[in-house]
Amino acid sequence: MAKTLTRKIIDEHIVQETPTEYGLKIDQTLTQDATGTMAYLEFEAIGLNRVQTELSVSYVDHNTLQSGFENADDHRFLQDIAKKFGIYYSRPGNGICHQVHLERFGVPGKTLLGSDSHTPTGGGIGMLAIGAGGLDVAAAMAGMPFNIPKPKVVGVFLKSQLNPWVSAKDIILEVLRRVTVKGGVGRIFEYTGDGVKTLSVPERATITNMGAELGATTSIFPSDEVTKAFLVAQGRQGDWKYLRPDEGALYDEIIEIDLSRLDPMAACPHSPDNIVPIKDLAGKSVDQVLIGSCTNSSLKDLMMVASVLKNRKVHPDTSLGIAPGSKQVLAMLAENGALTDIISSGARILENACGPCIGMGQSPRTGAVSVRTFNRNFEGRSGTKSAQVYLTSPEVAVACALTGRFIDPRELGDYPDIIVPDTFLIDDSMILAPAEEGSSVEVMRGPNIKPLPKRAPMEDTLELEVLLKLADNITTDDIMPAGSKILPLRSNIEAISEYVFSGIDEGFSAHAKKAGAGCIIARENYGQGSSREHAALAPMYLGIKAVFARSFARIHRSNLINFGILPVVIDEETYNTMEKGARIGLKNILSALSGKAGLDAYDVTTDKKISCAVPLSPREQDILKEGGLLNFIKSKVRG
Ligand code: MIC
Ligand code: SF4
Repeated sequence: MAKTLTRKIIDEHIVQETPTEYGLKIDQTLTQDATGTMAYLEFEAIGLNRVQTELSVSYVDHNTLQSGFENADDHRFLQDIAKKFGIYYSRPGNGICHQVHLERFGVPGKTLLGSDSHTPTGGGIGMLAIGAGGLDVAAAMAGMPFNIPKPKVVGVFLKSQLNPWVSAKDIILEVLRRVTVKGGVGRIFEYTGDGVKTLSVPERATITNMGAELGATTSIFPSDEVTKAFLVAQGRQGDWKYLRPDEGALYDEIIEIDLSRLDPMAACPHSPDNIVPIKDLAGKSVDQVLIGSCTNSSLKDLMMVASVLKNRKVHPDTSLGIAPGSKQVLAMLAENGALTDIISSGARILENACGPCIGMGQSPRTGAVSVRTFNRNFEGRSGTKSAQVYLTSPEVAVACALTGRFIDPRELGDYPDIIVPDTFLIDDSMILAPAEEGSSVEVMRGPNIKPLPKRAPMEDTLELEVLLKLADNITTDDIMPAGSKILPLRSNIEAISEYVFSGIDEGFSAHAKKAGAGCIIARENYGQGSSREHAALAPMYLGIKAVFARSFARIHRSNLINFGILPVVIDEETYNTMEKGARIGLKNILSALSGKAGLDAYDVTTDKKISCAVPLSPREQDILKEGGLLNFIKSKVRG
């Protein structure tokens, strides 16, 4: 039978199969510092002395603002751990994990599991690249398969080619417009059609990167002559392999996009699927423009920006910040003179790191309009709750920076001629190789690196206070905010747990601790966004035992299960009857987790039955019975 590319890679990596899930062999892993410290504490707890993958890389790119000792201590810990356990270490300043991984390590046809939701960036080079919580990545580093629900494969047929000033970002914004932030759940988006060959690898990576915002398992492009040219430019032609779907492969769903009919677009506050054409915003003044992030900071993106800025000045009422994606990009911009054009325009050059994308600096002023080439515009993520963040292509962003207002970039005249070189500057000196034999490597642990909190096996009965009732699309930024104040606490669950839901209910943490055992009520797509397991681990620490929601985002649902929190599914009627402050009783939980009975839930005050279910695979049931994945892995090791 003719196969999709997704099917081919899955078939080559299946090690287990149940009626609902595939267990896949993971070839490569990546971590970043904000999720990495926990992932490596978890790997240590598993007890192996070497990673079992073909390649594992630890990047430092999120917490690079060192306003106290915490982040620097984390960096040292990560460096030592990497050396000890056989992991490559990409030093702070080398760039954003996804950009660097694409440039230096990604291999078509391989599987990649990363403790960051934008790991699907690797799909731009033909990898099956999936984001997950740190504990899942730790398990993969220990050689265990990674389980995904059997996905639907969506064929995205790209036709024709983009017009000047319209870019890859507009393609993914168009997909988001059609599919929405919850439309990708349980799906893999496979890009195909004659339009594919018109897109470079970094452009493809912009699309697969932001496929995370669809809630998709991942997104993938074929590996073709364009991929080969990219790998040749990176001095890695040996890693290239031709990969494409078979002629006539059948997709579960189909999306068709005529590239020549797309216009420049923006995602309006506060959701990546709130899409309008730029012409609808024209004239609106813009206070801040930020160009960078793992979505749009490739050499081509920044050379285009530099060409547009050349001999022009940033508008006096607008601040422009530019963060190149990697040291390679920055060094090449410096070498070819484009950096001079950027500096002369009045742009502020930021570190090659995530920076403002995760609220690490550059928070805009009160009520500001901020135009960003990033992938997320959730309320408050910029560090300024009242800010209005719009997501656009670099083309739109640079046009806004010059004019101080929203403007269709096509009004700037001819699109600049950008020649991306055939060979890139290769200097891997900021990637440190691990020790051949790590047993004697000492790991330095700063005082903020605290041991992992533990959870006992699942209780058979529970009485839970409803601590919060929430609406649709609650993000992990809502549950466990980031930003320069909170991110340094990622290695200290007790300290970071003080901030759980702090943007929604300041007293949440104290209230949860007082309640002893609690639960959350939410609607659709609970936990969308980041892979941060802190959004499950910190609530677990505060005594949250269950989340009742209409539906869950994939990575967060797994994180809840991994930390022993029940993901309970409710219908609209039940949602409407459950209120904050109510007490919910759960009985016979263990038989529900053995699949022998349904979950027995009732309102403690009225004794009325609550209609709900916990749909789980047998593996997930076993993990929850043990009180989480770490306990489950240890029980397997014990036999
Ligand atoms: C994000 O973009 O939200 C992050 C920060 O990269 C997260 C990871 C984290 O919270 O550390 C992600 O996307 O998974
Ligand atoms: Fe970093 Fe932003 Fe990309 Fe997350 S989305 S990895 S914070 S650049």
